[in-house]
Amino acid sequence: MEFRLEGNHKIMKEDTVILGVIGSDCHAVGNKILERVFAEAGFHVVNLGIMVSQQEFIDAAIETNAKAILISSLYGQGELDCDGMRSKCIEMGLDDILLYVGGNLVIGKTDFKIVEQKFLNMGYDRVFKPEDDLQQAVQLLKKDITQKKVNALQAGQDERRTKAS
Ligand code: B12
Repeated sequence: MEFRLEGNHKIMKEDTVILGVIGSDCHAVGNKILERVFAEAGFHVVNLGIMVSQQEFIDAAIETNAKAILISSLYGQGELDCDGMRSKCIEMGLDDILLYVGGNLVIGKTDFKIVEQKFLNMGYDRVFKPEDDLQQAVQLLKKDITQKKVNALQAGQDERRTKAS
């Protein structure tokens, strides 16, 4: 499989990411921007668009062997819509998938640190507010995917060593 250098991180050519707006949320503009930014950064983006259920994200990730699911929530119901996603992923065999979430995740104005912690506790790997720099999000995703690959390679080596001894 082909590797190429992107910034400081090696990524597999065309790693797939699933993108969409969760729940009954119909805010469509940010979704289009995210699709473009992540595609231009070298990812194969499967964009499920707006009003996407947890199950639809998971089915698409399984079908495409995706490395990450990028979820948006803008309309204030993010806490309800996003809860339980991590356990559903594990149930469906996606133990290692990266879960990113961003947008206006709760109703009204709450200190972002509190919102972030809430979603980290739900099992999300990274949480973004609307003003966050998308190029930074791209770099974090490349770094996180590379780290997952290194961990998987190491786990494979450890297993082979154990079998050989
Ligand atoms: C346009 C708009 C609408 C349009 C949407 C049209 C459409 N089809 O897109 C309409 C009129 C339909 C609408 C409806 C509603 N809206 Co509205 N809407 C907006 C508005 C004015 C702009 C949204 C937008 O396009 N922003 C521009 C894009 C580029 O920014 P973005 O969506 O935030 O996305 C960026 C970032 O958030 C970030 N991001 C998002 N997700 C992720 C994920 C990851 C992984 C990463 C890294 C980054 C990231 O990157 C994106 C790209 O830069 C916002 C206010 C605002 N200024 O944001 C309210 C707003 C989002 N709406 C709001 C509300 C409440 C509603 C309604 C519930 C109103 C109602 N009572 O009916 C409904 C919900 C309908 C539904 N089922 O979804 C609230 C949400 C409040 C909250 N979360 O607490 C907002 C914030 C307005 C407000 N200040 O109250 N809305």
